[in-house]
Amino acid sequence: MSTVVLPGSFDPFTLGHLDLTRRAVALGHQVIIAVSHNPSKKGLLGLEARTGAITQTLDREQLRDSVEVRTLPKGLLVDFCREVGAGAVVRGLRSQLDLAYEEPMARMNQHLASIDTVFLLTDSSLAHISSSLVREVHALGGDVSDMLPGPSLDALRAAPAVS
Ligand code: COD
Repeated sequence: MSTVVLPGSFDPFTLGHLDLTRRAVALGHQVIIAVSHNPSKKGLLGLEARTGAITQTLDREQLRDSVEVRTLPKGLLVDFCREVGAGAVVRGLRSQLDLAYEEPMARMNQHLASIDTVFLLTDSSLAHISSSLVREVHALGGDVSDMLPGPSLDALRAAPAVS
């Protein structure tokens, strides 16, 4: 069994992220979900709220044997991969837009440390779900309860409203 890192902001962790996690586990991997501050993204939930919601979700889904949640330290993702003994990064692809965003990062990680990226095509029924759209729909009063695991929904509802 090989260890892989599934990095992201997970702001919030959605059913799409959960599906990606399950599928990485189904491929036989030990998965480390690495939760980052992503300074280039305007976030909503704090790091603790995000990691807490993911941990509770994994508990409920009985995935804790195969999946660990860690905070991604500031610095290079490849350094974290080396530190935890992971040979690859897992990312999801919802569309060609995702590929355009992911390709340079994957090539850079391969260049820096020979760390490959495994891309999994997302389930088409979940491909429209993104954390940023979930935040926007929620902020505008829409119902996002069928896009999130329960603990993420609780965290979102507990977050201060964004004006
Ligand atoms: N279904 C399935 N998968 C999905 C869905 C969905 N509906 N929505 C999102 N995903 C996938 C995404 O494609 C992604 O693969 C993963 O879930 C996480 O998504 P996000 O949006 O939370 O992740 P990002 O893009 O915010 O993550 C950013 C990183 C943490 C990867 C990035 O900041 C990073 O690599 N930081 C380290 C710095 C570094 O090393 N930089 C230099 C080298 S590139």
